[in-house]
Amino acid sequence: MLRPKLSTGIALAAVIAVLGVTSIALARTQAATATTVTVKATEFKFRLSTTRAHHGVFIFKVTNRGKIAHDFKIAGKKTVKLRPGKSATLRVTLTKGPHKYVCTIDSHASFGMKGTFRAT
Ligand SMILES: [Cu+2]
Repeated sequence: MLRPKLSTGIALAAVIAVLGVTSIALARTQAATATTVTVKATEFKFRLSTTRAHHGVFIFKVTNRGKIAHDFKIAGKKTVKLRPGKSATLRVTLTKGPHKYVCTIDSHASFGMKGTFRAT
């Protein structure tokens, strides 16, 4: 019986096509939704708009509101050294779990410029 097999094949192809389109649409939606976190650096601490969010792509908007230079490092990525009043944006993908962030300049981290961001 060729006919039932053929129609089954067409139905399967249709299902696969729909799934394919759906997964492309989902991938586009996920790529478009990055979580933005604002970070204010001062002596000697960071103030984040949030320290917990769903894992994925993050945009950390870092501004130095202090009187000396600072930077911001998380998940192996780091901003440039920011002079007072300067800002930088860090785009980073965070996997599920805790991610430590620090200022890498001198001993700033030991003075308090560090913390943990939790990607859920
Ligand atoms: Cu610093």
